[in-house]
Amino acid sequence: MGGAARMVLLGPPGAGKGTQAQLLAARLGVPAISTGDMLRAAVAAGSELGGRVESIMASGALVDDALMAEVVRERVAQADTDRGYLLDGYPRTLPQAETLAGILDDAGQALDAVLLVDVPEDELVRRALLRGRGDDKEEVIRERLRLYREKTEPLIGYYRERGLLREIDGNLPVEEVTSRMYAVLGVQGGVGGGVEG
Ligand code: B4P
Repeated sequence: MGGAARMVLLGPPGAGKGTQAQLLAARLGVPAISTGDMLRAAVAAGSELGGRVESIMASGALVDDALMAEVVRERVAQADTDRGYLLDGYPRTLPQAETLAGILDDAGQALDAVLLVDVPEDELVRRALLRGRGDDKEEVIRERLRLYREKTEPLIGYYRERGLLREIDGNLPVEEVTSRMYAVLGVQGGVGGGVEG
């Protein structure tokens, strides 16, 4: 995988992308970049971006692609991404995937892998209700899931065609999901170190 690791975590809302991104990023020594966390931080800080996305997020809708492109382009240009990054929650639409491909192309870079974390719908709703974030109300969760199927699921085929997709069963205990990710990527357990081979 060379000196850097650039990966995407894909999957339905509540599949555990954020949970796994933290663990995997620490292990790989690259930042986990969660667009959801970035947007929530903007809302909490009361920034201009936060003001633009607050009601969109509360309804379960997706923030528009052009705005997300600005956010991500700026974030992946920061110095801490020199050894790569793990994108959690981006891309979520085909235009976002094309934007990411353009950002990587411009930098002479490429993705190493797209990890699809899949979990059955009933379990997703159960987890979200337990999590109890502001946008974790049943009707909002159902809307996020509907949009996932409509806008995000097409990315599975997009990345499969490009030979990047790696499927992981997310309906298992957290540490079991993590160790399956390590196995798929050829990474040994524990924090620190790098990627084998
Ligand atoms: P996100 O922040 O990306 O949130 P998510 O998809 O709901 O959560 P995730 O899959 O990371 O699950 P988590 O680890 O928390 O998006 C929120 C909103 O931001 C979107 O609806 C949208 O409005 C906006 N947005 C973000 N990115 C965007 C983009 N690119 N374009 C447009 N809009 C965008 O896990 C969920 C729960 O399950 C946790 O409580 C966790 O503890 C638990 N859990 C995790 N793994 C488990 C396991 N193995 N077993 C049991 N429980 C588990």
